[in-house]
Amino acid sequence: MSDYRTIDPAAQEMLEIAERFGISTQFDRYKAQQPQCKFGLTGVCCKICMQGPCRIIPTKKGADMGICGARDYTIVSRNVARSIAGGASAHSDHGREIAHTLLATAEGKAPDYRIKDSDKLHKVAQRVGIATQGRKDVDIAKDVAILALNDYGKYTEEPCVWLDTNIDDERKKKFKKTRISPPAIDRSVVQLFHETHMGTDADPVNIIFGGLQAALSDFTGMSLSTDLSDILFGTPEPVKTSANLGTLRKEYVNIAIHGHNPVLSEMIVDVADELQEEAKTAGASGINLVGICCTGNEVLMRRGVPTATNFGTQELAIMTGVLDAMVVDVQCIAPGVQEVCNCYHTITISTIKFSKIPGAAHIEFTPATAKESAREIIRLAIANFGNRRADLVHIPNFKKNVIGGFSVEAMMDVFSKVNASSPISVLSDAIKNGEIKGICAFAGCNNQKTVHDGDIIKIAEYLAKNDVFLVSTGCSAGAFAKLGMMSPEGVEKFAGPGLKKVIKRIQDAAGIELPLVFHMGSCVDNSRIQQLWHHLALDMGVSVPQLPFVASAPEATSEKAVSIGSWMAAMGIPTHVGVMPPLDGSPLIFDLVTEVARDVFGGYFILETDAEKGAQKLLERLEKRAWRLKVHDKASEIYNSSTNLMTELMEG
Ligand code: BF8
Ligand code: SF4
Repeated sequence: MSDYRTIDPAAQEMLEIAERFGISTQFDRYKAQQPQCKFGLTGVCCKICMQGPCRIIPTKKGADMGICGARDYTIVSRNVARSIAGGASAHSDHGREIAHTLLATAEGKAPDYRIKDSDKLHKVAQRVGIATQGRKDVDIAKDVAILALNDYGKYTEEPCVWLDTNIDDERKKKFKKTRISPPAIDRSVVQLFHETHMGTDADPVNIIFGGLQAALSDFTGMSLSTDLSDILFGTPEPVKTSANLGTLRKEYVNIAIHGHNPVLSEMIVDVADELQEEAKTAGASGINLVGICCTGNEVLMRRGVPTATNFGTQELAIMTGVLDAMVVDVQCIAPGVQEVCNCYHTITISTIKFSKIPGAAHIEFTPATAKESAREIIRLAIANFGNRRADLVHIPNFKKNVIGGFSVEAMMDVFSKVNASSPISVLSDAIKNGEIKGICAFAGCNNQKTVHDGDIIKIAEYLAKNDVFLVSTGCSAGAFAKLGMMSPEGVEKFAGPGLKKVIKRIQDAAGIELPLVFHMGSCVDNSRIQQLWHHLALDMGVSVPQLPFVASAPEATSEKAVSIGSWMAAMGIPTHVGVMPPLDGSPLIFDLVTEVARDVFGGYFILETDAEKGAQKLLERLEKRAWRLKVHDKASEIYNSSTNLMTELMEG
């Protein structure tokens, strides 16, 4: 096959098998969908009322508006805003599940869970203003969980706690002034659906600001999700593991855990340990767990479970013929997995009441009966081991070493070996002395509109060579893990001289091997990336829009990616997206998110589908911000004035 649509060698091998057997994958279905509708692609199709769909044709008299009179900018902004609402719903509902589990744990109603990280519980409680002195962990945890749940539905107007306690004063003022601080998570999502209902808001700027309010809700839900997951399951620490399809093992019962919420996957990992003997009785050497998508990231970070693959290639894991079960919960599970299961012995097991796939087995999972359900799920996989067809077994001999587990706490712990009194200064000093040009966070998905994993790697290679410190989450992290960039070998191969010097310095002081790209977790853990820039900005005495910190989602796909990108921009981060979102049907909205946002928030979108140009633009932004910092530092030295004041008007 010459026209590979992935750069992952294991996936290339499996796609050849798919072609040979005539099995349909996302790669084939993308082709079958061509040409995609231009109205949809550019965002000018409206079907929010039953008079529609209305499509804007600027050159056709009368068709330059929808039937109700909505213009391109109203339709495009409404569609984008509704995507943000979708993303915020998914992330925040995931967070709500964790908060309920923490509450149930504290109340003794979820006996299979416990508070694993008391230290984090105390730190979070102190940050959000809950008393800890002389109190039992369960009592503190109960208050923390209730306060978190309060952020979803409080009826007062003060800012959400998980937003307000994570941002600096400058951003608080900015969000207040622009009126995008969400009153409550659920309310801002509901309000946005109201705002974008037929015949409500027609003002595109107003709609985009409503979208940003929901995007900040998205952040709020993600941030509390990360905090509460760490309390329940432990804050990640550096861990060695491996990634790619070569992590599947022929003699073992292979179970892929796929989806997002660690409330399920943590229990599967616990129970798999318990049931190793049962697997042996069934003729296997034991149980081998692997992760896919963000569940993969969660269990990699906390438990060192290998990652099999990411979003774009999830179906290919089944085609190895050795996957005995694919256990899924919520989000980013391609229904197409069941089509592939129909050709193999693999059982897909859905677990959540509102997330089922026709044809898949369903074993309901609830925190109250967690281990019981986890046992039932794993036993189904063990029972399926004997149903394999030897003639269909093909495991690509490809896997890479991974060092992951870099929560901000873990990073600071490692950095503290270089600078005990101020670990974060390891990064700020390296920026100030020019060893690194800044930091780029890679987030987001795979998208069939690009070569799978291709642009993620291409942009990272360019930035690493140019001495940019790299961190990552989500399916981008999956790409780096699978292709060897989350390993010490990655540092040797790709880091520029300055970046290599910094990583080696930390490595030598800490006495542990470090990767080129630091794995910071799943998509909800973009909140960890926010924490990193927040601490860095405080340490450098500047506000976020002055910080040499950029983000890139080369293969953004989901609604969650839209909401993450939107809050990142609102927080002051130039955010590159490598796939054109459906908004260029309105020049006004395009300018709003790429240009006007810079003046208002300091952060904005860089919409660039050419990876090389995208990489150059990201580097330019970093260099510009780093240069400005130096100029201001010099000036503030001469005139003895504050850097922050001097840079107030010089954002972006
Ligand atoms: O939340 S990166 S494809 S798996 S949306 Fe989904 Fe995108 Fe992957 Fe995780 Ni995030
Ligand atoms: Fe058409 Fe207006 Fe209805 Fe949208 S809301 S489908 S533009 S009539």
